[in-house]
Amino acid sequence: MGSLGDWPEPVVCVQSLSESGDLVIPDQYVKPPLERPSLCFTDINIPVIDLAGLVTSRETTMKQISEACREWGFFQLVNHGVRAELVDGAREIWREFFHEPMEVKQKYANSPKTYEGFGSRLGVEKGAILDWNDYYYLNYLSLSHTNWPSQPPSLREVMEEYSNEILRLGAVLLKIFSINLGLKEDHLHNAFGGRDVGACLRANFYPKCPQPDLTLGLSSHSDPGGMTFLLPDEQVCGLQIRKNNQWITVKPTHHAIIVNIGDQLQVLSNTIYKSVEHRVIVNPDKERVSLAYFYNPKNNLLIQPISELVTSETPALYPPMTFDEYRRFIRTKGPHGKLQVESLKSPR
Ligand SMILES: O=C(O)CCC(=O)C(=O)O
Repeated sequence: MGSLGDWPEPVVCVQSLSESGDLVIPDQYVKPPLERPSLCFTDINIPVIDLAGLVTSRETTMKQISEACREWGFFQLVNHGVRAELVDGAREIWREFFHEPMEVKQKYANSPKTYEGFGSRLGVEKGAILDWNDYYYLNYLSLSHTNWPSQPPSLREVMEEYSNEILRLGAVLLKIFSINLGLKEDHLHNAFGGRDVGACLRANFYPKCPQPDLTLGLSSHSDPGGMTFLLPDEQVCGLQIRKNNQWITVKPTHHAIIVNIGDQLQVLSNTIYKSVEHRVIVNPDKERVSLAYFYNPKNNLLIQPISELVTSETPALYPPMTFDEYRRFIRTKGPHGKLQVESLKSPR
């Protein structure tokens, strides 16, 4: 295992492998047979929730959100109030970035210390099997320095506008989650650090892959933070979530924002809300772009099951830990195909 100082091996940009025209992917991307993608022919989709229902049929909408958090850990929000042009623009500006010449992107090459910038691997385990994905990672809130790419020129402005909208939406959802859990409406807002919530972004680029049945765009993982707002590529499916041991392919709804519960909300709710494993499959004919906005608790606050949710029948399942400590704990490993928060569970 390498340290968090540098990558253990030279990093290869996946886009350049894709563009080489080679019909065989390098061995480092070939997953063990049990981790390879399976085609799944089900019509099941994650719940689609109309947020406008909060005004017109509040009780029903609150109940739909509660069930989605408890049973799915994932839902798509429509009528969320973010302009359709901004939803498209925030994702498409990253597509433009990934199509910049390699020299432009390489100026932002990242290291595993903060992950900020342009990268092509997660985790520092030497000899690890890698994912078919390039990405750009940005620390956005609560840290003094954000490494914005200078191209395309409007990227920062678009992302700042999008971020303001997501912060608004995040605050609305934390209020709903608190009420649904039987807590005071500002409970989760305070548990996340009030106005000091953290946020980071990962723009994902999954180039065309000549052998999509052998690899994954992103290995199975749960999100370490509070909750994630995902803009999927509407033209190319790829996101799969694990439900009852089956992989379900998410069918994106036009201009919806996908929300998923992260590990910190699973800990705070003492597993009433589920942080669910998900992964990404790749495509032989089409590239795919997605934008994940991670809405997180403040770095140095202790996160632990909320005392009102702990009873003699439902004892606290997790020890207290700051988000910063948790992130360091999982960053050495990269996505590992299991629910990372499970390894924290207190012995009982
Ligand atoms: O590309 C996707 O649809 C999912 C991305 C994701 O899970 C992540 O960035 O953590």
